[in-house]
Amino acid sequence: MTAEPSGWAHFGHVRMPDYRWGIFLAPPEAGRRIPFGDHAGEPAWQELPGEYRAPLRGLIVTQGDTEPASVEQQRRLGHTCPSLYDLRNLFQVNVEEGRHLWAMVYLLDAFFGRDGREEAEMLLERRSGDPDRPRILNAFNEPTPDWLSFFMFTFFTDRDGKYQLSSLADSGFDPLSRTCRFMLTEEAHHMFVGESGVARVVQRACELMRAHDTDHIRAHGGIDLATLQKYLNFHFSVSIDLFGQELSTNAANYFTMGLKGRFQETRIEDDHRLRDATYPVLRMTDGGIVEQAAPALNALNERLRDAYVQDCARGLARWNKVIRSFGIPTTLTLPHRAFNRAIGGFSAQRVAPDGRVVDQATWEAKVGDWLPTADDRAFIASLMQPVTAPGQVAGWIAPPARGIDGKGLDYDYVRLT
Ligand code: BYC
Repeated sequence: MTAEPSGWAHFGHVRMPDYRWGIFLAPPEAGRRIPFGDHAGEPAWQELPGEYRAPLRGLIVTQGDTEPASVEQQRRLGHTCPSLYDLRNLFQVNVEEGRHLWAMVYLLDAFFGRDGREEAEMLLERRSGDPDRPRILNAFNEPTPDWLSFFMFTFFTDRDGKYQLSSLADSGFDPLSRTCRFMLTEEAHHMFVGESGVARVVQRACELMRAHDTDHIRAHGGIDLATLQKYLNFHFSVSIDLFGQELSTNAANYFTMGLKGRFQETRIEDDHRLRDATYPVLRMTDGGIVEQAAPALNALNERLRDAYVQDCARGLARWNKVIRSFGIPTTLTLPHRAFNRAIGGFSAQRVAPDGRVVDQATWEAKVGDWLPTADDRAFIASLMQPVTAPGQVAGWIAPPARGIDGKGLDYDYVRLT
């Protein structure tokens, strides 16, 4: 089904069994041409380019795998929603991720024949966090046990979706481009849920700090800024792993083949082939972390990660504006990109949030200041009590600035039966 920009959103109440599932594609672009790589300028492929079958299938499977994974990660959060407004947002995020899975499975089924169907079956067999059949990418095996994690996830991890989907939206394989262009329109709302969710937690923290004249607001039912910083450190570091290695021949091949471009490829002014271009990349050397020029084709993952990091920083600036508006001298910061990495050249070394390489003993002594501890997680869990009366909001988070689709905050966004 082709979805026109204004055509699919639905704001009324829908009973769960009546929810309309489907496969949505952005409208076709007449005469679309492949925007980059060796095939730049040729008509976009409407059928599967046979020679690129395996890498395309891999990209679609990896993308598809994340969608049900996120729903699996979030599936218990409904029990502890801080308000009906938040519950409604959770449901919207979840059904949209479910539909994004459909979109990827549609591509596998319609264009790849039997091996596509087998890959689709395997997608259904994998489970987030399952030690035997885990999801493909690490971040999608991490638990999302509480709403602070959910807001951080939708801010940081859904934002990876924005950058990956944008790169695939320029794919020479037109059916992939059209599904991803549609999915991108929904991703924006997910990131709004994350950014505004964390902003509301920050606001509540600041209100309590002011009211009680202390940074230690746990006793007053708030999430202190130090704990927020640790959650931020965790979700940022896990999410930047999702961009892959700093230097990647996979990424170079995807680009050269015309399968996966850069962020907003068509708006970049260069030759879109990158054969002789270089790009600066941070690398771990014996002398510490240094910037080196690398072939731009191999550095495409890092380039995408750079755009992502800048985008994250803009969100943090907005959270810090909330803190400043209370006259509180604390600033939330992004940790150094080498901090707490499991993928790429920084994964072999321990690095502090400020970018200092540290030894294992220092890491162990300090990690409880940098990443959430079991105690932090237990405290956050203790706050997760459901609030389901219309207009009411849990005490650890400020009410949203406005409702959804012009409705007030006391609207019954979800009818529980
Ligand atoms: N965890 O050459 P490299 C979203 C593997 S989120 C585990 O650097 P490449 C959403 C890698 O697969 C967007 N393994 O890899 C958000 C490769 O293995 P193979 C999801 C990892 O291919 C929230 C090997 O390491 N979409 O939509 O350049 C809610 C060598 O690495 C990881 C996509 O990711 C990792 N973090 O880059 C719901 C787009 N990183 O193939 C949804 C499709 C790397 O040698 N995927 N590896 O066995 C891709 O474009 C690429 O596969 C990656 C990796 C960017 C992920």
